[in-house]
Amino acid sequence: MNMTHALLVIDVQNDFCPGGALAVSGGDQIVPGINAAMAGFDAVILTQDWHPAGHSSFASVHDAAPMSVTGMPYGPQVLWPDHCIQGSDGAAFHADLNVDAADLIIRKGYNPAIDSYSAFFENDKTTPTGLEGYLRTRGIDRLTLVGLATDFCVNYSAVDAAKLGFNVTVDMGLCRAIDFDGSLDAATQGMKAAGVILA
Ligand code: VGL
Ligand code: ZN
Repeated sequence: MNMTHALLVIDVQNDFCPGGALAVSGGDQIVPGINAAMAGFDAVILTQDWHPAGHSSFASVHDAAPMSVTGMPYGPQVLWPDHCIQGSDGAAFHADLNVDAADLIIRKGYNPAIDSYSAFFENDKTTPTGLEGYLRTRGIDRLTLVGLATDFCVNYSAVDAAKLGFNVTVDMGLCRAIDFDGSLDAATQGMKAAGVILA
């Protein structure tokens, strides 16, 4: 069985690293390990959270507290601090990430009305990003996920990939979590239940 195996690097961007607008504790620590891992894969794909100013997932737009939850037409949505605004330094990849090694950079979260944690579908769970088609047309059937944050974008991407039939591993040592309100435990359980291998 000869599988084509891609490394999917989720949202290793300045705003998710210490000093950023939605800093994930230790988010920068995983960069050297991710760079080192890249050579072992048939393809390297990066995702980039890429919101317009005034995005509907921003607490500031709703006059709400960051990390509160609101009801959107597509379901409950955590409201975040303004982050990863298109073209900003916060939206840029961490300066040490080996971006040159990427075959594809896929952006998500550009739809003002719908957030997109997953690299495959927006949070309405139906609007595709196009990543599935890219992977299938390249014959990629196996994915290893790393990056930020374990409990949100890595989790949603891994579960969607497993549901789509890809063979999915999350390298937990090369991820860091936001971990609020039990989100990391819930994500870990959800990924296992979806058949994702946690390594
Ligand atoms: C993310 C919250 C909002 C992530 C992105 O990359 O996990 N989390 N936008
Ligand atoms: Zn975001």
